Amino acid sequence: FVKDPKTVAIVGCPFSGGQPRAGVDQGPIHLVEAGIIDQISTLGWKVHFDGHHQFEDIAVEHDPPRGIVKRPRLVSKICESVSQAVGKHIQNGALPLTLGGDHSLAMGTIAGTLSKHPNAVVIWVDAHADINSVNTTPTGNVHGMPAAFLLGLPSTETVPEFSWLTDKTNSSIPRLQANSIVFIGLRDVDPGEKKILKENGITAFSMHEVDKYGIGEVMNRALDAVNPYRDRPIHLTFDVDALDPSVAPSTGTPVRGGLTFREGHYICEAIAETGLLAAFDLVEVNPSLTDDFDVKQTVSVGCSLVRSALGETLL
Ligand code: EXY
Ligand code: MN
Ligand code: MN
Ligand code: MN
Repeated sequence: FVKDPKTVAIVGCPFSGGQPRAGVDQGPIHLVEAGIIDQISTLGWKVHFDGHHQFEDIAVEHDPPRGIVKRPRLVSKICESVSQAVGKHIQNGALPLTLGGDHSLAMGTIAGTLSKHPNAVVIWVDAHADINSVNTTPTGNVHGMPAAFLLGLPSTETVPEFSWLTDKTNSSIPRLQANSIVFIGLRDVDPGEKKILKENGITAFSMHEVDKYGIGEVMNRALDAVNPYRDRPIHLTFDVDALDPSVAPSTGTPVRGGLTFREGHYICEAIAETGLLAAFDLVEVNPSLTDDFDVKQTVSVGCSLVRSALGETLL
């Protein structure tokens, strides 16, 4: 395990198939145009980027829902190819930085990380738990379900399109274990998701705990829960809607009462401090839902979170 990779490999994913709003596919293009590559270079990292991730579209008429689950073929296909891209970058000793795109992509990125670091843990920063199963999803939008597929929850195996991820008899991707994922920032969790979190004993810190204990203590507890010896690689998957909409307005499912600018950055800094960051996703930046000022603000806070996770603010 490369504890301190010198190269960041950017996986730009202009993808919106896991949810219904157009525009989130433009998130990575805005982040790159805002100068994220130069910013990372300035911190002393090499940056590998050879264009945004290419994938074939599957027309909606060729991709009917599987039960309630929408766009199963398209979402599955891009996630599988993203998982290979992320795995390859890790193999080459780089730290993959995936720019989304909607959060269904986390199935690809986390599967890619687990394929090379089977003992990796996941820190999932989000207003939502993204852990609806096929039986609990109220919408069928896969960006509300990636954690359920990664954990292989019962009912996910009824979507054969995702067998590359969920079928453990023919997979080189270790299943994510419930004690290896922790959520931070939650405040919009469906009743079925609360049940899943409880039944699987998954550690989660909602905004209530952030208010009660402060972000410093929440991060200590989060790391103690999944990484008590601070020896396991960390995959950070950061949904920009975890931040308060006043801080990151340009996103598809904003929820009031979120993380402040500093709380979001503190999470990234605390992970940078461990020296264990193995992969980072920044997702759900949607530049088409708000005015230019809000887009600039959201893109700029996104870049700034990335820099913090890569060590910018540590002395
Ligand atoms: N829980 C709702 C659903 O499953 O449809 C909303 C999910 C929104 C997911 C956002 C991006 O993190
Ligand atoms: Mn390349
Ligand atoms: Mn999410
Ligand atoms: Mn979210």
